[in-house]
Amino acid sequence: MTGSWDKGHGSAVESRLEGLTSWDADWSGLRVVVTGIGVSGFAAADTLIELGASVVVVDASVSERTEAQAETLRIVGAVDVLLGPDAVQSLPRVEGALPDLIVTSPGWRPDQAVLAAAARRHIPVWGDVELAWRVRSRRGKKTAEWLAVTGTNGKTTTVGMAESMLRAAGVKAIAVGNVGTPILDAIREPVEYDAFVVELSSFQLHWAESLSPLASVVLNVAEDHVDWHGSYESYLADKAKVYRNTQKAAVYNVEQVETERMVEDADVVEGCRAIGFTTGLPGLSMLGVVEGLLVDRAYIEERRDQAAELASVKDLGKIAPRHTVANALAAAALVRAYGVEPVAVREGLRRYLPGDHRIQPIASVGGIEWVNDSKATNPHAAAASLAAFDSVVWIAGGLSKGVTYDELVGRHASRLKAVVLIGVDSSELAAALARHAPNVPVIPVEPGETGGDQPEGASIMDDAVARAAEVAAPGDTVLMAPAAASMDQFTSYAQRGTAFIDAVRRLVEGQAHSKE
Ligand code: UMA
Repeated sequence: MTGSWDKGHGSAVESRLEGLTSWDADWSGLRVVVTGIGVSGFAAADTLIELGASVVVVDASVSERTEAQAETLRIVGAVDVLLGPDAVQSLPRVEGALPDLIVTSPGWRPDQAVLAAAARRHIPVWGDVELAWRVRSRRGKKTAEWLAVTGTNGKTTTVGMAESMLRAAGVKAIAVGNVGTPILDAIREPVEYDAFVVELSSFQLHWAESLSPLASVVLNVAEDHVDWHGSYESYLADKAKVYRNTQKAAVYNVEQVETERMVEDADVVEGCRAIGFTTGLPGLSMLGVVEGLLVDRAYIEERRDQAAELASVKDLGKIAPRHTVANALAAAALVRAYGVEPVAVREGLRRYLPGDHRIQPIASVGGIEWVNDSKATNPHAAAASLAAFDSVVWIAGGLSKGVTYDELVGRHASRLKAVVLIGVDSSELAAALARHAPNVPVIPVEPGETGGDQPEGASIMDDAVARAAEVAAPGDTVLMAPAAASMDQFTSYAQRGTAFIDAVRRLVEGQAHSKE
């Protein structure tokens, strides 16, 4: 089958796509297939329709949500919206011809049928972030600078801190991207932003080619999303793309040599500097910690023999674990590249409120602490929260994403009093526990039915919390830090965290009633 994608047409489209680098370029009639009608797919389709492209959207799911999104897109002018498993088996036609371009949602794996078919026919695939980069400039409107953040853990905290620092300096800034607000939505707002602090997942970076951020950082790397990327090496390669074409500061983690290597290997803009951050003493061109103070030896003239005070570790709140200090330094390194003064770094950190579901204390009853860290969706994140407590009843398990648990369990076995296993298939974690913590009791929670009028996942969490309460004693912490994604039993990590909080509250209320 040739469709209309013959060689001549292919190169004509290629040069047309090359020229599509601003909102005001000629997007009209460009035939685009958007894969996915979730948060980012909807924003991409809506944008492309506004630009005058001919858009077909496909999504495997038929639900109230996707039907409603589809209806909206049809009303605003989508050529077609195809829902259901059959819609994502092959490359759809757009107005009778093969598409010129695919714009994909980040969750779609490269080997998915539509994307694989596009690759076979050499049809370019962009992510929503690539599209956002290309339409970021618009006649008569200010173009916002991009500060790009990736890493296995700490991304959301870091973008939040950087946003807060910029705002404290009077800069009109917003945190966007993987954090939840599609960049395309921020670009299309009537607000004139000075800066976007962009959280980028490895999926989004995989489909992004031409970004050129003012400053960028890989916070840390550890095994995650191996199933999506095919291997840990491919995951790292996609993360490293954040540094490509960086203009002013490529920020790396001094304590993780992999990130420094990525900067060394990156093709950056001439004059771009490598800036390190460390929770230890900073060397030249680094931010670090000296006697409880966060300091800058990178952006000041006298950096050879002096350091500028940015803030105190105390500005980060009552509990400031090492990874929080690291995130604050990374955020400071990004905003200092933008020109933010030290006083606004401190003020931004003081004003910053951490989000829910991150080592979040829920209740303290009868000497037992209940802590929600649903955001710990991989072993690296779970390790950070396990390290904060001495005697833990650990609620863990879920969708493992192809990672291994041996190191995590091996390192923290001595803290574990018992493990309550959730998840449809947590056999990998169970096997690691059997190998490295054979004396720790493991209590499985049957997946069971979650239907009825209960919210999704609620009965699983009620069971998990009840099992944990049976084994916890005064002095213990019951920590829900699953080291796995949530989607096998919950709709998101946030919903899993909320289910845990609700279950703990029900338990506490039940205990109070039984005492009356
Ligand atoms: N779908 C298919 N076929 C597939 C995969 C998905 O049809 O093979 C459909 C689903 O039915 C759904 C849509 O595609 O309707 C979902 O697309 P998506 O999974 O890309 O999710 P979005 O709703 O577009 O949200 C995405 C990010 N999700 C993922 O990367 C999985 C959100 O990050 C992000 O906030 C949002 O874009 C805005 O940028 C979430 C996430 O879990 C929080 N990210 C991962 C992480 O942080 O670890 C990477």
